[in-house]
Amino acid sequence: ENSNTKSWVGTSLNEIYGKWGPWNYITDPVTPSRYNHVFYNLETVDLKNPPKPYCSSEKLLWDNDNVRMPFCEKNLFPVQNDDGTEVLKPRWEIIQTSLLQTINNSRELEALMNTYNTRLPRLINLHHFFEEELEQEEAEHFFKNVLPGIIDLALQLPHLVQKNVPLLKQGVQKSLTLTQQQIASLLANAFLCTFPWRKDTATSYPGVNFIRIFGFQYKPTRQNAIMNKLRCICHYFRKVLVKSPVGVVTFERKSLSKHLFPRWDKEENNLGNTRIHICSEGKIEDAKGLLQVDFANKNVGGGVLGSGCVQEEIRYIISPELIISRLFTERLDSNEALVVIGAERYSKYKGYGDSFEWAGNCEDLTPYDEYGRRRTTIVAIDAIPFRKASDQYTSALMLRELNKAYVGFYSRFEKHLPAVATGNWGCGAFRGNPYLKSLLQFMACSATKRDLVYFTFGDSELRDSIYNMYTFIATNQITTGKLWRYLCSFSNSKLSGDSLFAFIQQAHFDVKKQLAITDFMKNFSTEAPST
Ligand code: AR6
Repeated sequence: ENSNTKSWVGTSLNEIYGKWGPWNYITDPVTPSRYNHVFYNLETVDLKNPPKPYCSSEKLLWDNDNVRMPFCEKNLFPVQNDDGTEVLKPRWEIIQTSLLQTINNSRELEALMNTYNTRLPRLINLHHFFEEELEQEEAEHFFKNVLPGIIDLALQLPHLVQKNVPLLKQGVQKSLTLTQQQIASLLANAFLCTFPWRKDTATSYPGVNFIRIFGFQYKPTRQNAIMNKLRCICHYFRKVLVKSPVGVVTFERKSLSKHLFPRWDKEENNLGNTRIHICSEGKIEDAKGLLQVDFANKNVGGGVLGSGCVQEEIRYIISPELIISRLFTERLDSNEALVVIGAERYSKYKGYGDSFEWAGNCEDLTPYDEYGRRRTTIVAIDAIPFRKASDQYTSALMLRELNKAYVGFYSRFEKHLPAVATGNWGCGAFRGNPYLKSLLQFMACSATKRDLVYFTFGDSELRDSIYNMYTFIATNQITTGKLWRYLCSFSNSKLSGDSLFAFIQQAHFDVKKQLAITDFMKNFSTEAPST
């Protein structure tokens, strides 16, 4: 690369990968246990056909610890008899009867969905999509060929998932590994809005039925993004229906107890030992083999099933398997993160936010690990949304962000961990300051022994400032503990965020000067002749 056009500074990506390259990192094994639930027969992973679902005669639970499946016999629905009296009928029967009818357009689909789900608004976005957005032939093709496939996939759920799916609740470290086919079936149910509404989880879980994206009225400027998100979803279903994907995906909730976080003021590691690659071009989702950060909402997926269309929503909509995490992942607490290994990418895109556009099929060529997962690891960490910019410099909140990054990046493996691929985490919709957030993420990388690959999203000035700061930290052998103390004194100074880097450099000089004086005084007092 010509140095004039070079978009990155720091260590080259090749060097960061080292001789192993991007695809040879150790991945956490899939081993069934009380805390690692596996939903298929492990011996049937052959990467030619979808692994066989785990068969069980386990009783399907309808309780507060498990996903309530739409086909559970306890899922009852009031229907009117001819004489006006009400009886409770198994809802799955109604779902089956309704969905096995011929459906020619979105109005008919809406009417049928209303027979088993009473919480639907009018599905205005869905109608707009099929009546205004798509060409008539495209819409006809959908109702003739794709929708019957989605329905078939949805109705196979009782065969595909026979084991209870535990909720990933706050405070419990637990993982679920499902086949991509099982996920497709669950997503087909979410698309058809068959998951029962439940009061106990309504606010503490993100929710997976496609209600808002189909039916909520948003600002007209959002319309374009919503339509293109629906294109991504349709493309996903089209693709998995033509050929069922053959891999598996692990969803792991990480939850670290308080005493396991570092004492940041006591960390003596030299920050300069962590290598960094900062690039003003490129995107996190294209960083092969690295730990890709999802700039998450505490309800994972954020507005993906609504009108949201920034980093997290885009990540989820181009890899819709991520969306199913919303079915079972309770809102993230401050000491928690969600890691997803193996999600496939289905769509390309252009634009961002309101200008987001589906840009066709993406052939995911990521190799599989030995357990049948694509070697793509995504970690959802939610920053704090700041109303007032100045709030973010209070030490309690900086600590919260530092620990959040730490729990996301931490691995029980200690050697040869993939670098973290991140960027302006918490600095868009959540209004944080990228100068501060880059330092906090850098400290978390150093503490978890990972290198840092940082994308500044087109901002070459930011790239250079972060790199200058890094060089300063490395040449002066500043430790994490020291940097943490500088950040705390910045917090007390009440200066504006723009002066953060200058402040740290000054603080370091002052400390050095102070040390030199103290040293001098010490020498002076020991060398002074006693009388
Ligand atoms: N790769 C690298 N950098 C990116 C990318 C990308 N693909 N996309 C965006 N950026 P934002 P937040 C940069 O606003 O502030 C969602 O609704 C770009 O500079 O998505 O943490 C979630 O669900 C952008 O301004 O993250 C949460 O509710 C910056 O990253 C909320 O947004 C921040 O992206 C989180 O907001």
